[in-house]
Amino acid sequence: MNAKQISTYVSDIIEDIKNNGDKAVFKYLKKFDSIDLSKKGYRVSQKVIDDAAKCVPKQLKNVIKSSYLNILAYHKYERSQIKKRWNYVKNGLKVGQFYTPVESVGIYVPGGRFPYPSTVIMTAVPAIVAGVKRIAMVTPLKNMNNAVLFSAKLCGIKEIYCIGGVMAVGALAYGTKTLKKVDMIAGPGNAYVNEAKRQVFGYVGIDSLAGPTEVAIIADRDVPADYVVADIMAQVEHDPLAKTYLLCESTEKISEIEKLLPKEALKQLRTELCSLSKAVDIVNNIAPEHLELLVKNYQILLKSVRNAGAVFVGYQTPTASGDYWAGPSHVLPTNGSAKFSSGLSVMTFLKRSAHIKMSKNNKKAYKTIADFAQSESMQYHKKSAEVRYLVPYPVFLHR
Ligand code: HSO
Ligand code: ZN
Repeated sequence: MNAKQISTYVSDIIEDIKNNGDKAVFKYLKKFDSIDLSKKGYRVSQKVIDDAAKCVPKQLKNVIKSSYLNILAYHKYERSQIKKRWNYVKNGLKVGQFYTPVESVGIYVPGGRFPYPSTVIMTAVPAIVAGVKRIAMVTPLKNMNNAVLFSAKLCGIKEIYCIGGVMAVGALAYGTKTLKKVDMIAGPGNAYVNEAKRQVFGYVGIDSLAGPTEVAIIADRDVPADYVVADIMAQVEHDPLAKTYLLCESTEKISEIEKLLPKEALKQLRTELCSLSKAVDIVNNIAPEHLELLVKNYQILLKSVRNAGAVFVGYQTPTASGDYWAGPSHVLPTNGSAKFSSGLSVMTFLKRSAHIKMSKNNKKAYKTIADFAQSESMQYHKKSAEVRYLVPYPVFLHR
């Protein structure tokens, strides 16, 4: 399907969900997942969640918990760095800002080629730490494995629905009898999910439109070729559409790396022979989701990075460290959108309000407001300022 066909296809499904609610959801579950859930419903019961969690082997539970704790600690630290409220007072005027969390968030956990329990944590934790009260998780039925459900339980998610794709976005945005509408939808998805998020944006909030994963690797002449090869392959294994870039200062190193890569992977790699500082310029233009600085002297390069979702610094830091364990969310801007947006974080789920307080002695300000309103011929704007400072108090005719 081309972009236009995808757009029509998506809007038809969303319209159907909007008009017919659960009836449409059941229809699409039958059509896409060959399952009739019209009797049982598509909300996953607490018993199913608990039983699934019990089935996860202890060793895997410990792995997931260790990552969860790092990710939680990172976001709690981020939260502590955000100034919740500030204001200043000048000539009787008090102005400032305060942050409040989005109240309800739908978390989209994609099916894709592999089920990713890590994505559950990477999407839910920033929202939880931000103070989001209600989290509704949706994921395609075929993705509902024990580790995914265990990760959701670990995060304290109780509302889980086994629906995915466009119908899930439609149900989260417009609500059905089973699934109450949310204020915002977050999490990565395929081209259809992204188009659905784009179409519901404005009615609900969205995080970003994440496309296939990417990595740009800046490598110096001394980096072990094996590291670069493994990190390129780690992106390629996600998706045949994943993009990788290698920017290296040495011809010998490039050919050593290319010899080690399978032919198929080379199709997803763009290589550039250039100085390390030129490499940063190129990267700033690409604005990759992941940037690896596989160089000895990374300090100077790091200072020049302007556009990247996350930067992995030094020989010892693979992108996988951020995918699973280090702390920042692995839901990051792709397809050049790191030029104007950021990965998921506590900030994603906070909104900023401004506050203003005037007092009677703001006469000069009231006069300015009234004059500005007059220039726009807005009579009641003008009066709303004048009524507060004109003495004697005038009686306005509101007719
Ligand atoms: N690299 C992906 C995240 C992921 N990797 C999940 C493995 N599992 C997008 O940043
Ligand atoms: Zn990955």
